[in-house]
Amino acid sequence: MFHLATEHWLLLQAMSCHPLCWGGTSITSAKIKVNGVPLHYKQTGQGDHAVLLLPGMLGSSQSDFGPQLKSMNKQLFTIVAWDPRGYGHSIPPARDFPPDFFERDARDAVDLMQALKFKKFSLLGWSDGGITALIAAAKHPTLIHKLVVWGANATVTQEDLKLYNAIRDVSKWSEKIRKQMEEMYGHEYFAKTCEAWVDGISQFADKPDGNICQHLLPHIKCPTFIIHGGKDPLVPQFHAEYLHKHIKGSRLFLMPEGKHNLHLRFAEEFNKLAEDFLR
Ligand code: TYC
Repeated sequence: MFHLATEHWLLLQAMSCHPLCWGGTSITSAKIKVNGVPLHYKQTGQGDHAVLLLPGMLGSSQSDFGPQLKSMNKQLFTIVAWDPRGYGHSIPPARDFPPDFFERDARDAVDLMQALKFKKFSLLGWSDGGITALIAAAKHPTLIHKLVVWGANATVTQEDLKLYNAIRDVSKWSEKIRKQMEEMYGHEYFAKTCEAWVDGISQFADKPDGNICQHLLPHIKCPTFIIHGGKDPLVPQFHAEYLHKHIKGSRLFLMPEGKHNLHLRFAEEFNKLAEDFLR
């Protein structure tokens, strides 16, 4: 069990079953104020290697990283999964998407890990969380040990714009995901935030080359592992290939049967890939 300093606001010791169910270590939930916002995170493991898991759009530690919090090696890693401001249990504030929202998330993520007293840490970022992780690694080369991203993109193309608009209306989402989101957020917040996200990410299409963080990729100095699902219907594969080409020394792995949620659908394979790369 990690020690909670006084500034930590412990919400609950999230032990839904006996600690042994979690491989001998519990998953705790807490909030800590970072950049004026009480950020919620889950934490587990007692390894020397600290890792931050970064969820995707509208995602949270709870919705996006169950199998990683449960099954990643807790002797090797100390695992933190965060809810970015406006997502999950980091509400208020309500989520908004100013032009620098990815930079803001990157700053919050790094400042959270520093507030938790981790000197150096690795980043595992999915989709929007992958974009955030790329920016954080580029801007803080001395703090980031290793980087794993999947379902991520450094640009927004015309093809992406079409895909974004196809999910703007949440009634078109799969029943299962919609239900999960509505349980977390309620229908109105979910629907409104999804629309705001589409508008927010679409802003990048107006920039030269649809740039989100292309210009930062050459600044990434840490070992970087890019994973992509061969059947990802949301993020076209050329995005992963672009990242691989522009991040020096990076490794690219294609999971042929993987879709966008490959770390959930193929959790065991994903966890092993990530752990082998990190260790
Ligand atoms: N980037 C989103 C995420 O963070 C996923 C997404 C990608 C949604 C492309 C729609 O057209 C889309 N999970």
